[in-house]
Amino acid sequence: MPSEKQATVVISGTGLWTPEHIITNEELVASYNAWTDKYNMEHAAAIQAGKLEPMQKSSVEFIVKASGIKQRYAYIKEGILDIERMRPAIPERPEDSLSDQAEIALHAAREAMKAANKNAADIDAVIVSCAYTQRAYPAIAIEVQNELGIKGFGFDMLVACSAATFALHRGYEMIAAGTARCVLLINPELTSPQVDYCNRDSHFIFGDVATAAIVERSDTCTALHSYDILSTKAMTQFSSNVRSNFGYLSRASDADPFSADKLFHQNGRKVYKEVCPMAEQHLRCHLESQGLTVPEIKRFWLHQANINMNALISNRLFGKEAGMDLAPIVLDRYANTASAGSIIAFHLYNQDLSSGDIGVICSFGAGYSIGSLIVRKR
Ligand code: CO8
Repeated sequence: MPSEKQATVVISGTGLWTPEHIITNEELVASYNAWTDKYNMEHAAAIQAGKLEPMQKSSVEFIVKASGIKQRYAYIKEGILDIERMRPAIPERPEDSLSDQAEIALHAAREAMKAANKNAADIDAVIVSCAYTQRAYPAIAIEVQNELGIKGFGFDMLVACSAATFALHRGYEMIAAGTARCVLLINPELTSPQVDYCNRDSHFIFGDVATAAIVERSDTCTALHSYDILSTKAMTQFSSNVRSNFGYLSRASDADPFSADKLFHQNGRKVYKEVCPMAEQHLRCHLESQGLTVPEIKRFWLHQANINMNALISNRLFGKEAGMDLAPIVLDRYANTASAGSIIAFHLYNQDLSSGDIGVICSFGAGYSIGSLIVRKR
């Protein structure tokens, strides 16, 4: 690649699709508590006989204090707050219709393409990367590729909380290797169907969203705001502390495909204790490997699972609480959006940086998985 030697790999555009429906903590807690009353009444005899534990009430104060979440967005709100249902009512679409996830992916993809001044002919690959895809095949990415009229190839990948950063890594490598000129990466995080709205430990945690990014060579980039990717780093360490057992084997094992263990569940306290030091260490090692120190970083776009996790990581890294300028928070509005959180933060809070400013995008969570990118404003 003679003249290509000078070229770097850049993030040249991002997109964000936010659902129109909001569920506040107040609404969610009112519905959950009404459901517990109903449950406890229906199971009064067993509870009285000591055979069942009564369901405890949830509280808005607990949710805000323990997580920092004040509201979440829902793709379809209908059904979630209905105590006879406690899950979204998303009608099945015919096979010749656009799928739900492809639809929300397209909203974010089109915005990212516009920001990067790219059309379908410029793009060689589409990666859809998120915590769940609504079907195994055909890939959602190929459906999106078809809708947009992109040639080349597409594929889906799942890495839970780190799906977005790990996909950016793959895009970076494709461009660096010359196997693609421009890659569209999309994170349609449709989390609400996997939330156990009957579990007070986790009913408040997640929200729906879709994010997208364009990665290309610097010598094709015409975007107003773009970032050189200076370095990427990933690590995984197996843990069952965040888990969903939903999957195609339920049919063969005769297990209930919708029992509580088939939905998102976690040991939140353990995750908090184990992942925070791992994330801090990962970030320090990544910066050190590039000869950088924490004070040289203008902004950290961190994973958005829990405000106390981000505060702890910030305190350990900076020796103080980070304000919105150093490590912006979006989880108060968006809740935990699985892999999309750090990309929402990047999308909303990157344009004010100056040329030469260095920032870090970092995800951490289920797997366990941690993914980071060191980027520099062009
Ligand atoms: N209201 C009132 N009380 C409650 C509630 C509630 N809603 N929930 C729990 N409590 C009670 C508990 O029962 C407990 O009572 P007791 O002391 O009597 O046992 C007490 O409050 C304290 O509970 P915890 O110790 O659990 O509270 P924490 O302060 O630890 O907060 C959190 C709980 C918020 C879950 C916190 O531990 C946390 O956020 N941990 C980190 C979690 C994390 O980052 N997980 C990774 C998420 S996975 C991900 O990001 C992507 C996964 C894939 C996507 C999935 C899509 C569906």
